Amino acid sequence: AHHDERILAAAQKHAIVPLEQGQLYKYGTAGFRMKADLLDGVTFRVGLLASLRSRKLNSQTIGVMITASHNPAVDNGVKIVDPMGEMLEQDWEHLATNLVNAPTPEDLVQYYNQLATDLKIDLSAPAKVIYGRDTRPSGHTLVAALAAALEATETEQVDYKILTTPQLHYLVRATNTEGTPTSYGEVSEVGYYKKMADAFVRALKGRRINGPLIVDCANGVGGPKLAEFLKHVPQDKVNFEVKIVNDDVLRPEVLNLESGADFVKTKQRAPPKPAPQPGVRSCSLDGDADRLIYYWIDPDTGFFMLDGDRISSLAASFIGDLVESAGLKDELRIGVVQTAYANGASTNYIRSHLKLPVMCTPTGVKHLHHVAQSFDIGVYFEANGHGTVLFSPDALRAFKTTEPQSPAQQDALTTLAALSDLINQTVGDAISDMLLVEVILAHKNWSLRDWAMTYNDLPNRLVRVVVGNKDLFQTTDAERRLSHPEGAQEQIDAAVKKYKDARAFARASGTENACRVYAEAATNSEAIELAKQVAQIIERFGGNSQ
Ligand code: G16
Repeated sequence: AHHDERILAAAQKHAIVPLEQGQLYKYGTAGFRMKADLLDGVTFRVGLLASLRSRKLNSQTIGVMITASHNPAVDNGVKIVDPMGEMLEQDWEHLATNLVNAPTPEDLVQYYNQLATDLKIDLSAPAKVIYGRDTRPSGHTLVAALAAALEATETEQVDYKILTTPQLHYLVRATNTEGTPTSYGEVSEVGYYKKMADAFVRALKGRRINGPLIVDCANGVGGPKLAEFLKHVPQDKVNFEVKIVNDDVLRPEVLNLESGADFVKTKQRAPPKPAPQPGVRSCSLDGDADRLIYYWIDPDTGFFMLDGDRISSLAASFIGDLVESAGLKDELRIGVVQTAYANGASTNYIRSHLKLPVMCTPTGVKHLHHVAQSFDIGVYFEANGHGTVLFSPDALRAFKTTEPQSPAQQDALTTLAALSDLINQTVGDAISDMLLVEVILAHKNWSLRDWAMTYNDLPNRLVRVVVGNKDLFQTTDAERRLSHPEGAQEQIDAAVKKYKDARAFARASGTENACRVYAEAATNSEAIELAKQVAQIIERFGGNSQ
């Protein structure tokens, strides 16, 4: 059929490396993610699938991002972005898995053609794929493998070189909506900066930002991109004083090293370098700039962290108030989406104090995103700082067409419209989320301490447990309970029962070869103890980790 010879020839140059013990490659929570030296053939095959997906979806542009986010520098990963900037539709994940695991180049070509037949894909239709990569050195050769697949399948391609993950998502949506009434913005990296800088100024409306902000960029792509963004912020209109730290992208070995959002969230402390400055508002991005965590060192009480749950409740409360002032309370449904990792105190606060519905989904932004779309305004954040706020077409229309009866109402409507441009609608975006937080704090004239006072987190611990076979661990009830291995959940339940206000769960990671255990309890020492006990249960049930 159509591209057989070309695919065959190229596939031989980008061979798939068989995994140990016959294990299979799997399209997981964040696509394929592993040691970079295993990924050449994988990336080539992902390119084939991306071209099929473009042809299947009427030649719309598909995105491919090469990143391993918060994972070590030697890792890399590859994931597909759907036309509206969303994660690859779930039904296609197993197609990606099958295609990547085709044993030989001949099997690969056969499966590629079979997919085209089964899914009624016209292989002669135009196809377009755009892509970007984070700062990992391995990204360069992986892009070559991707490009080879796109050439072999006669797919139009644009290499956007180094980008944050959310920038690539933006570009995919901007490309597919260009010249339409729902145009998402100019189709360029600069277009992304311009759109956000403009919305930032509009959302602030002359309000003053309270003091400097230190941004730890995990020595990843967020550093140079944030610096670039700041050039587009008009200094005469906005007093945004940012100090970028950990922005060394030239030494790959320091990527995510003792820095970044994942470090801060899991270790519950500030990056040791540069030495933290007591009292100064600080935040950390992760390696591909889609997660965000705020914190400060209190001169009296020490480190205090404001994670995804805090950002979520801050955004929900602010937007909820604006919707009320805009006179749209009865018209627009606001909801919050969390995962099992959400601190129980945050769920309580959103339900009882903000009086908003809270839904719980499994880990992975795609799950939260999907549920958030069922609201007019859907606020979703994972506790790890990955999330955003989605506005439905009805909400956007209401912000633009409601006739204000008072200056206050008008103010609320224009702020809401500005926020809908400021907040990345395609996926969680650390830079965009950071600007959102800065806007809200400026409107409320709040310090991080004021923000922290909204509720008290339950003490909690997150630990990583390496086991022989993480796939033994299967969950139900949005990952809050283990269905397998048999008997494990009963032991966790028994452990939890021993503590006050306690909760714990264990699940297999979708991005690493490990299980994660989360525990919360009334006191810090109890949370630590409970996490340890559950980790031991997981070790016992998890097979030999050697
Ligand atoms: C990815 C996903 C997130 C998820 C995280 C950890 O983030 O996009 O939704 O929370 O992995 O997942 P797991 O606990 O299954 O390993 P990132 O920032 O690593 O791309």
